[in-house]
Amino acid sequence: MAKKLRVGMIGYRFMGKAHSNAWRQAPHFFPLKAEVELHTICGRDAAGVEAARTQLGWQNASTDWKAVINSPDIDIVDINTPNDSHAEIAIAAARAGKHILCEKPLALTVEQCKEMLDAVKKAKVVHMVCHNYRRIPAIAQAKKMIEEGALGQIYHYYARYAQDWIVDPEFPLVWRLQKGVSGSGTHGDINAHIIDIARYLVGEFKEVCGLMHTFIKERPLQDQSGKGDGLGAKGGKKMGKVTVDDAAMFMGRFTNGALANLEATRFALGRKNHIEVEINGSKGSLHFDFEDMNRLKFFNNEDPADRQGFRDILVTQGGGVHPFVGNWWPPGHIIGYEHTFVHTIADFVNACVDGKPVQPTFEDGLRNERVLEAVEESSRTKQWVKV
Ligand code: SOE
Repeated sequence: MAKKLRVGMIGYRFMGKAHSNAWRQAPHFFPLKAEVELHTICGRDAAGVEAARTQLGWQNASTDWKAVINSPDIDIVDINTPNDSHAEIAIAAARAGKHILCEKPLALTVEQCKEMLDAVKKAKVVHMVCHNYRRIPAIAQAKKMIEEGALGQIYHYYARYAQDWIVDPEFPLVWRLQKGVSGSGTHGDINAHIIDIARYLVGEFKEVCGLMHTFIKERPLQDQSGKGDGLGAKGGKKMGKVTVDDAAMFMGRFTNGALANLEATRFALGRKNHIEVEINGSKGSLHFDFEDMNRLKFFNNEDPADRQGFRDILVTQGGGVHPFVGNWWPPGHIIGYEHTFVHTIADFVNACVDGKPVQPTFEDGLRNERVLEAVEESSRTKQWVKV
């Protein structure tokens, strides 16, 4: 294997950790077409980034993202920073000729997404948005079954992404709760994921009708000493305004006639990272629950009437039977959250070597953002909005 791809990763907290693990694991488990070097990890806080470098196993640490993306020693830029910096970093990285992997949501607005897409197209670099849940074997298996016609004509897509980490009103105003930094709340953070799964499995959205709500309007400003990964911070005494949604729901229509019903919330006590998807078609249904992510439930209306019911597919069969899992363990030896990032990065590396597009591209990121903005407009105007 002649080629070596050297990675510069910007941002090192929760997603930086997930990506670092994936960069490290991918070459051990997947047939990559290039060697991968964890070259430089970059962040604003010198002590924090140095600690991350040691813990996560990078060769160099930097506090200067511009130097990293312009360095001739870097081939790939992996963006894991808060959402307000995605556009600036990605556009600069494209101009520097680097392949780009960017965390979701792609940017704060449709306008920014368009500029990012223009930049990567002009530079002819490979670009991908990290919607890792697409590469859960059970979700990829669902895609295969839908394409093979196992569900027939699709009638319904239902998805719920529910968390509970900000139910406490004392939870501070972290960056994910500030519109200027995050773009939106649950909407861009987690609805974006189930919109991506919808577009992957069912198709494009045609129109939407949304409802977004903020339950807690003010929160303590973040105590800087309690800086964490943003999901477990401490509050100080001063209060600040919450400028994003705590919950965002919408119904919609796909261009192929199927109906959509999506809900994202951070106010579902007991739900830590609950993702549920159900798709109903003319011939059958599929059901997925992330907390049981190695399984896919399938109801086949063509089964004999006396034994119909949701069948439980354990999606762990190698030898090309089920997607991705053959590269891990023997059948029945289940995998988890972190593996979804390994699958994403393995596909991304091979696309970089081949110079071919790999989905979800920045074009997908733009389409996703169009859905997000249409829902926001609908919630504001109390009207249906075309995507
Ligand atoms: C926080 O809500 C978060 O870390 C998201 O940003 C991720 O995309 C999601 O997968 C898990 O939760």
